Amino acid sequence: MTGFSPPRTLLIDGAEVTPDATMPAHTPRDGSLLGPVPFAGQAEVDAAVAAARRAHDDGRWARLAPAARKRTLLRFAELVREHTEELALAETLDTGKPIRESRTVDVPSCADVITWYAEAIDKHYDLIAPTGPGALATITRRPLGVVAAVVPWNYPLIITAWKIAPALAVGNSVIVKPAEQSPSSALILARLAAEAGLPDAVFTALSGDGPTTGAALGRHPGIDKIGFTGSVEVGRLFHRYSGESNGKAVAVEAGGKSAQVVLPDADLDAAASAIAWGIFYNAGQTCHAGSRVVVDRRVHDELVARVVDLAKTFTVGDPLDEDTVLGAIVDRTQLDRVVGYLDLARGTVDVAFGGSVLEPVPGGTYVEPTVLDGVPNDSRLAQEEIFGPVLSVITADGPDEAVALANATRFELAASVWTRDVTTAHRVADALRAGTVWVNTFDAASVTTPFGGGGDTGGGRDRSLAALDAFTAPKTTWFAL
Ligand code: TXE
Repeated sequence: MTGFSPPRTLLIDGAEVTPDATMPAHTPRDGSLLGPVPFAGQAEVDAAVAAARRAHDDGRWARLAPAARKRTLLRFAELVREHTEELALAETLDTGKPIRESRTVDVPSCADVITWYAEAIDKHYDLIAPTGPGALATITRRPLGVVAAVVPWNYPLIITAWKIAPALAVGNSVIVKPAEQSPSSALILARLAAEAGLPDAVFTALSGDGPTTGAALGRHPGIDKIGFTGSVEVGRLFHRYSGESNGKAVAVEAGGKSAQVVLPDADLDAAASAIAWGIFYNAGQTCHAGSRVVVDRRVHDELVARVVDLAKTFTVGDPLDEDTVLGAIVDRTQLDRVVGYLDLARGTVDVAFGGSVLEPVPGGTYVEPTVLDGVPNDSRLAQEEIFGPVLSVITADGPDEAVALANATRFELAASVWTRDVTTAHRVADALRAGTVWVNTFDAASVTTPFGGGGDTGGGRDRSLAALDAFTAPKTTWFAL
């Protein structure tokens, strides 16, 4: 019906490669088959890594002047913008996210992130160490060599850009492995990169699954660093792969259970709106989704009433419909996971709104926006990442208890505090244990600020100049004078 089918071949070392194996790509919109997708096995991973290493060693990209890399990456970003419709359709059919968001958020953000790192790279100065007289020691940032990005399906284009743009800008050769649910946009990006003039083997996309393709990258002795976003379990596997192979660097971002703390003097309308968007956007399939609300008992009823009213406006619909704000859940496995939590909720907590599986498009995988009230903070509903449009409301008595409850999680990705009192805002923001704390807002984001966390989230950081540095190693050159 859409005429879209995923690319059929891989681009390895400048050549079209058709692997022996393929995997089926389905769309969660209606469960239908989009087509076969190339499945990169060990042979394709080996070929891509060897070519990436050759490309790195001969300096075709790494030793270009930064301004030359900048020009090529700017062209790459421009091509992404020119292919907005194709990329947006691919992203929406692969993931089930609303087409309007793919077009106005995911594709432009991907292009903007590439642009930002392209623009940064010829303004990034190296250092001279304060050794004192008698010596000159320069500290120059060198690319690591061959870098791989293993990315999830919730924001394929954006998370891919967060990792590949800084890694490419500083001169690495980069291999990306998209999630099996969302291979298309990465395969298209690889073609656009080639068209933009990135030399052969400098950027390769390898579609495949986790246990074969992802593990082959994780265990590959020819890879210097892996940037991973996904589940806690697989993040830990990458550390293990590293330990069992070449000790490659591993940066992990593995999700969260972010709390929005609402104190009695908060602007409740603004808080309710941010709470609804914070959990229902992308059907709750967001690493930093505001999946917990910790609200002061004195404003609990007012806040929950507002959030429920807003939840009613998030109409679940066909992701291809321009008006849809809440699309599909990425696949049946993820739907089953969310349904497991909804079953757990019934009978144990108050389902203030939602809780059902819907089918606005027959055969698709959809869940109603759901608000769970009276959730104990130590329950599975409040502690485990549901990764669906399911909000857990937890009640607190006063700011100290609210902070303690918000911090009582294994994740440390993001949190927010809602209060009109500037002193309380400072105090609570300081006390909240998270890589990002928002004050009187949620999900405000920019490539200029680092994103990542601690605890079970893992310690990796995407975005900002910190990510440029993360894909380099400092080299000291000591001149005796
Ligand atoms: O993640 P996986 P899944 C969380 C979320 C979700 C859960 C499971 O709670 O419900 O994880 O999602 C690759 N060796 N997040 O199963 O498996 C895989 O191919 C090497 C939060 O989709 O971690 C994909 O490219 N690689 C998260 C990537 O890992 C393996 C976003 C992520 O898949 C592998 C996504 C293996 N054995 C899920 N197994 C966030 N931080 O936002 C899988 N992969």
